[in-house]
Amino acid sequence: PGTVVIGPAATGPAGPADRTAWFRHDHYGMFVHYGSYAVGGRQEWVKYAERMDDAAYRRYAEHFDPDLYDARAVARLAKEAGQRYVVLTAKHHEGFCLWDTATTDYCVARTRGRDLVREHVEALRAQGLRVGVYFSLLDWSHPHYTVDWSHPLRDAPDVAALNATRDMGVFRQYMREQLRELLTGYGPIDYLFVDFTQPGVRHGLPGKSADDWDSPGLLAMCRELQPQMVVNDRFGLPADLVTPEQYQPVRPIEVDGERVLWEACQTINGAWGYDRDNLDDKSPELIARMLAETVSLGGNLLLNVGPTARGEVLDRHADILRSVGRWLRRHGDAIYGAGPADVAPPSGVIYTQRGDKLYAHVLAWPFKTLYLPGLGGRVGFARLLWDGSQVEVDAVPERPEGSNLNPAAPPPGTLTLTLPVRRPDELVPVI
Ligand code: H79
Repeated sequence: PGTVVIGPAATGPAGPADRTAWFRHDHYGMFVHYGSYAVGGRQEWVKYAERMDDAAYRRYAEHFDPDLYDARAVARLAKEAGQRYVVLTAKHHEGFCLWDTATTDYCVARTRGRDLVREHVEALRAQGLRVGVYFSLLDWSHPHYTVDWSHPLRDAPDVAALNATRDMGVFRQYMREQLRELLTGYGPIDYLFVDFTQPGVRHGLPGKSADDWDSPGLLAMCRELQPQMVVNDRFGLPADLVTPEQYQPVRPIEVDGERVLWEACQTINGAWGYDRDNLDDKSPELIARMLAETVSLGGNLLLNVGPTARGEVLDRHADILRSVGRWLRRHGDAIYGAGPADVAPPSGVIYTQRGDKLYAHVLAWPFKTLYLPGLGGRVGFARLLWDGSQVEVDAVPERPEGSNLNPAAPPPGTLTLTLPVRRPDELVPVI
């Protein structure tokens, strides 16, 4: 591969071959937010945002028909996009279940005779992709789920009276059984994304804590039923990784001084669930850059698409994903299995490292020369990754005594790469 060869390997987040090994290696996944909210076409928080009651909101489930949801097409798209795992919302905050559950009739198995989780799992396995399931801890459909600050009924006239009729113990049983179904009915699940725990009072109402869910009990059940499964931290307990949301970290994430595994969940267009009138798509270039930045900081990127009410990923979004996938086919060596480098890049450059190879992602193509501080003498050979062709490397030449031809030359120890004038026609050129 086209690389700079440097000294001993820097490691990414260190760790034994554990349940997260594949996750640390793969770095890039697809998030799919699909549920009855797609019928609204105004994102997945619409019930809350518009303070809809159950009667109004149930129309979405009644009219939810995933006739164009083709899990195999989604899996193929993810594969073409270079994404190595796909996480489907089995249940979002609305409470509508995409699998065949015995716990409620509020599920697509009852309304349409489909089990979208089974379709998802089987399609991913057939493509050799990792299987992810998203499960919301919040559930606005359950009569015993207490009204808190993020509930559609939070502005109801007497929330205290409402809550007096609600018993979270009943709800805890319900969610535990749902999770048990998901973890026992579909074979091995590689990744569980639970969402979310936020204690503390807002708008005069409490949030929910790990105790409200019995998170210790749920996490223990996860470990017992699926010991190999990667679990995120949103039970409100430390688990396998942390999950910044629509936020790109600017340095490796540390907890108690130790680097931890993380995954940035991001969206193509700023929305999770289908948002019909939203045209705020990220460009393929931006996504490639976000992915490179993510890997350079030891994280993963989980990029969301929100299928239409009928279940299709928009052509527009599929095209963006495939464009990044084409880039990854040529630049995957700089992403998969790569991690943070042990040297700091100059501005406008992102480094990733894999073994003894350093990859320089060049965000702004300079004229003729790229100076890489600290790499003088450490690089044996360099090339453009996209075509494998050589890039001349040199230490910065000593400035002859009295010369004024290059008065502001970079400091000693700087490596000079001599670049072609023509920038490679790639989303992010890598050397
Ligand atoms: O599933 C996706 C989101 O629906 C869910 N997590 C991702 C993966 C999520 N979104 N926001 N949150 C979790 C945190 C809650 C934010 C809130 Fe709000 C601020 C709730 C109420 C105020 C955002 C703004 C949602 C409604 C208004």
